[in-house]
Amino acid sequence: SQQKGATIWLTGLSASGKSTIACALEQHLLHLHKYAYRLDGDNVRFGLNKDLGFDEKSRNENIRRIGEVSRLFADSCCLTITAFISPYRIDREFARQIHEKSGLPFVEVFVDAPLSVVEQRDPKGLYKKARAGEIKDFTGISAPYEIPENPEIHLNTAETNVTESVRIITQYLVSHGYM
Ligand code: GGZ
Repeated sequence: SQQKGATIWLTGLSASGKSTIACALEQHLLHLHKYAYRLDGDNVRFGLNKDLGFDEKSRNENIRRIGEVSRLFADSCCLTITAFISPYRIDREFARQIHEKSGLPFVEVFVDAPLSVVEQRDPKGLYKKARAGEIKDFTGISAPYEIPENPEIHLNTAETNVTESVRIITQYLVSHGYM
């Protein structure tokens, strides 16, 4: 098709719903016969970035590489969906800048849920471990999450279900001529 590329950058706490929304969005776009691909911890942190941990410098480098890779995918006309906590504003801004320099749209999506909610969800028991001091530098507990100041889209996942979230993002992409 004559599709242009773009990066849809999901950011938010662990268990906020980033991966769930990213999967559903990717499926939805593929069903619409769009070229879409999802980058997340499963295909990046165990491969390209398996040398990186969760201290601040490692997260900076994790996000720097993901920003560069997503830019390459977007440049290949892919609707690229990234699902990483990406807690530091400066790292997200770097990713945005390299897209904009290449003339590629960057859509920052704040996947927002209060800490009390994600801690209650705790699907992998990581918050419990972090509270007990068994995991250090855990985002929201013992490491920062800098909330987006001007995201293109702000989803409150305590109130908005996955289907609705996918609809909101798709509507944004359509109305801006990105698909
Ligand atoms: C945050 C951690 C940590 C620490 C392991 N802090 O919910 P999950 O399990 O499946 O997703 C989280 C994932 C975060 O990796 P990212 O690459 O998205 O992080 S960042 O963008 O900040 O570089 C969580 C798990 O890894 N995990 N240790 N200390 N999340």
